[in-house]
Amino acid sequence: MNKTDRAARGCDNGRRFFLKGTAAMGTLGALGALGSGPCGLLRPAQAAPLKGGGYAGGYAVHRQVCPRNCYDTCMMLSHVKDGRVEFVEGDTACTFTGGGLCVKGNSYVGSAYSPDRIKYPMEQQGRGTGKWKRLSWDEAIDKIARKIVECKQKDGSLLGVGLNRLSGHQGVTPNVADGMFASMGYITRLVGTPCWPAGIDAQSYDMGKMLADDPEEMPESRYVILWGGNPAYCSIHSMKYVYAARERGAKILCIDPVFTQTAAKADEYWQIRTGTDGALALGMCRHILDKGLADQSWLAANASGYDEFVAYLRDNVTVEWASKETGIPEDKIRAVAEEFATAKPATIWMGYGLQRHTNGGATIRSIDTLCAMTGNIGVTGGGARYGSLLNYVFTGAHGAFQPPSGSVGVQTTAPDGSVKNARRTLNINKMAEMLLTADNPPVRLLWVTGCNPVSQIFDHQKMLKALARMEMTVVVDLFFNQTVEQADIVLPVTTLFEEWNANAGYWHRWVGINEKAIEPLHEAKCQVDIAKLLTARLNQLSPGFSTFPADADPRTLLMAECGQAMKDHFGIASMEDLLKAPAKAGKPGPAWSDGKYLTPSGRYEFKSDICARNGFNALPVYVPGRKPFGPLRVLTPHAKFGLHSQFINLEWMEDFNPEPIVYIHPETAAARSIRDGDMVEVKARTGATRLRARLTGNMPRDHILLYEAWFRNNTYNCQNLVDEESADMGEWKTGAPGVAIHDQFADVARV
Ligand SMILES: Nc1nc2c(c(=O)[nH]1)N[C@H]1C(S)=C(S)[C@@H](COP(=O)(O)OP(=O)(O)OC[C@H]3O[C@@H](n4cnc5c(=O)[nH]c(N)nc54)[C@H](O)[C@@H]3O)O[C@H]1N2
Ligand SMILES: Nc1nc2c(c(=O)[nH]1)N[C@H]1C(S)=C(S)[C@@H](COP(=O)(O)OP(=O)(O)OC[C@H]3O[C@@H](n4cnc5c(=O)[nH]c(N)nc54)[C@H](O)[C@@H]3O)O[C@H]1N2
Ligand SMILES: [Mo]
Repeated sequence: MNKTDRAARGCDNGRRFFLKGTAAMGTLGALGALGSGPCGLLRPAQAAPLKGGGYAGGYAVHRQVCPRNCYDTCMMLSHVKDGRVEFVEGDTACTFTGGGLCVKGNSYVGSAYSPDRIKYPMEQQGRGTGKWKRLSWDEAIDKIARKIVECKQKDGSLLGVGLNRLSGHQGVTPNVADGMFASMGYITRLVGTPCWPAGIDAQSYDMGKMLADDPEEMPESRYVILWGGNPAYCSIHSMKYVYAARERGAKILCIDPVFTQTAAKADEYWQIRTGTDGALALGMCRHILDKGLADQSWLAANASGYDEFVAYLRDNVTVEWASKETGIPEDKIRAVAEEFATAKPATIWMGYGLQRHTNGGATIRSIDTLCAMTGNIGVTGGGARYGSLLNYVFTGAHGAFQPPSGSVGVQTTAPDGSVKNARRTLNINKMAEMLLTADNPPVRLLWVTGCNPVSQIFDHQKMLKALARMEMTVVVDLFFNQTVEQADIVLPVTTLFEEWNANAGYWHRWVGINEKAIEPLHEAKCQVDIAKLLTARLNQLSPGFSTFPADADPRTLLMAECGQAMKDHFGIASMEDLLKAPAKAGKPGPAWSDGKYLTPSGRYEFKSDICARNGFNALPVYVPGRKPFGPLRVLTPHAKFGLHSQFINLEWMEDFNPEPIVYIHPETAAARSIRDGDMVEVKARTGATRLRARLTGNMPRDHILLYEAWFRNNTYNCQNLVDEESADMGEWKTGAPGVAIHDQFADVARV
């Protein structure tokens, strides 16, 4: 945004955060190519480390936990002086975080004090105009409350009110948005998640639940396949365990269509044909069967439906076929199948990118099968690792998961006696289509919080049309993002330093508390206080409208979230214990080591009747991918120095990400007379986007790659190239199927 825009939005003159990197950043090898240039915000030189711990200079130390949607869910410490956060660091009390933070985490102080933050409630004088008028909180809340009451009067229900939240703000406290609306009655809720749902269903068919082995036990593995994930970007703290396994003799194989930074760190890399991974896994299973390498004692103790699976393999799968489908040579498939089956224990980490396909759930089931057949489930150093819901029932929502029924969460019964679940639900992954077609009543008022659908949800042009249909859109956020551009009212929200929260891992097993370290900046309010204001105004306008606790104190509410189940799970006496140190759940050891699977048979189900009942094959069969509808496949995966639409918009992050880039193979570019650095247009069925080309042999010839991201000085939006096509699975456990984000096709031309 330029200076005039800044003034219009109540921003100060831009002050650039520019602190030099220090050794503290380089603790993880995976950080790789940082160089010596300006990077995040780090400890100032005068804060010298003291012998007994802490730093000179009299800082007040507070526990924080990163609320981003990320594998690593880092435990952090903030250092405050004179009411200002001066620097943050990783908490050594959590062995997973191990005292290190990623570049994004190190930049938190800069993001909280960014001049670009939304500072006051504001109203836009015409959507998309960028002309913002400051409102008082009372004025803003009054306008919204009147609209909610109007919806109820017009429709006789609150179904015209839509709640859109996703993963921008994770943990217990963000559940307050559900509680606030559930306290009024039935509303319309966007459900599901674009993130990991196909894989969740797949693992739930096979084992009854998605649980992952503790990443801190990965060094016990003798063989590690990193399959369709990029932890060197997306889970940098896990890389130390991958390296530790290798130091102890494990081989690391990476399977990805793109030669990623993770691939660069592996011993062997396979450039697979995208969307054919199921065939590869099944081809390996067939070879293991033929060689007599299946783990018979594991199968006898754990498996159900194995004979049917074997019959399927014999009738339908050969290594020659798998090689033709995937592009991986037969001898390599055979060699690795044998190595993997005999390495004991061996593990596979399946990334979320792997299942963002029309056959994504089927792929995850096939790879689970490879782990099961080789006896690598329930053993330390083994594991079909994907994600873990071990902690989630206790600590909050991610996408569509129900929050706990505590005080911060949901009043389970609304004033009219309705139950919170009995509301209208719309598939978040088809949000544009859903909002365009929802009727009787239409969604009139959309409340967006912890979510940036204009950047993150699909078919951008359709999304703009859908939002134009709203009578009022309210966004609760930190920055003037692309969804705020389409809104009528913005409400400024607090950062992690300014609020109470608790968050737990969906990959590792830790939970931590997030203390309020400073008073809210500007006129920002935490979501509990926003809920209180709205409740009070609604009840003034229409007595008894909402049962949300009007006197709710954020800290008290959070502390009350710790019920007996959570105490038992994390071995804590109360939430207050977490003020002393983060806690780790459960006993050491792998998932499923007790052999008690949560499936109907109580065993690992090679054949799942529930899967069949839900419309898929009972066996983990191969399902071919989406048919190409353009010359080049478009991948839009996750960036290293950004997290979805967060961080890349920050001024100092522009040193790493100055502008959007499309990566193209040199031969593909040459055929289109595109040179490195040229401006190009990528054109798909759903839309087009212009950006700079970078040529690299790391790409397959028939693919292009653009990172999902939001640049504050650029209209770039990768969702112009991504349609709303669903993945196969996901509806069972999350309320909506996943999305085929990586089954997209386009062409590129010089402009
Ligand atoms: N093309 C493509 N699209 C994708 C993906 C992809 O790989 N490719 N990945 C998908 C995946 S895996 C995911 S999980 C989704 C993520 O989609 P989102 O969850 O929507 O993404 P974020 O950008 O992390 O966060 C959204 C907003 O939350 C705001 N926010 C941060 N902190 C707070 C807070 O404390 N309170 C409030 N109210 N707001 C806050 C941020 O400023 C940001 O504007 O995107 C999906 N979209
Ligand atoms: N730095 C950073 N960290 C993050 C995030 C972020 O945005 N930035 N996002 C967080 C979130 S919400 C998520 S969901 C995770 C995502 O974590 P990951 O799943 O590790 O990351 P993605 O970038 O979604 O996809 C990983 C890889 O999948 C590959 N892929 C796509 N299709 C196929 C296929 O058919 N076969 C194979 N073998 N590979 C395929 C892509 O080429 C890509 O390299 O990371 C979390 N951590
Ligand atoms: Mo995600």
